[in-house]
Amino acid sequence: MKPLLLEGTVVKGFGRGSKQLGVPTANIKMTEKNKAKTQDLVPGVYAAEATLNGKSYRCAMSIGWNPVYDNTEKTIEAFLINNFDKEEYDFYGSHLQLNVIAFIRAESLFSDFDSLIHAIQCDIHSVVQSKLFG
Ligand code: ADP
Ligand code: RBF
Ligand code: MG
Repeated sequence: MKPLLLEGTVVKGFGRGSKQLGVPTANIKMTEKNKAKTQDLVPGVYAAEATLNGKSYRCAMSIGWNPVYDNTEKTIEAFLINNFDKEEYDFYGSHLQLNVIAFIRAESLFSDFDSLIHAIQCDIHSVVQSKLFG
């Protein structure tokens, strides 16, 4: 895919990522610019390089409608592959850059949460293993 830069303020979602799925996702604000940039993308899971407070992290991210939750709004959300300690854990309000590098899979309507959690773990694994990062 063509490299794609999405960026914005980290905003509140529904708080489901960490609580229900065990995977926190930093949701960025859906600005007109982000809307336009993601309009023609296949809704799904992507590998990206995130920049947060001057540091970079690999991430597994979702750009789409979260069909398991029947969302009516598109979201851009990223799990940063890093164990943030307590002082750094909360980055709501920070500016987050997401350099989207590769398509992993289309988003899917799993019939139960365990299947979604399993798929997300596989996505994270493939980003960790990926040779696409410098
Ligand atoms: P919300 O629905 O509000 O996005 P989540 O349960 O998805 O809530 O949690 C996301 C928040 O958790 C992020 O905005 C960030 O402040 C925090 N967070 C801590 N560690 C991570 C991480 N490794 N990746 C993404 N977000 C993280
Ligand atoms: N939501 C879906 O409905 N279907 C998916 O296939 C799906 N895959 C995801 C893969 C990754 C790596 C991540 C981080 C999220 C994924 N989600 C998917 C989004 C998930 O439903 C969302 O993060 C939670 O609802 C919390 O906002
Ligand atoms: Mg989230």
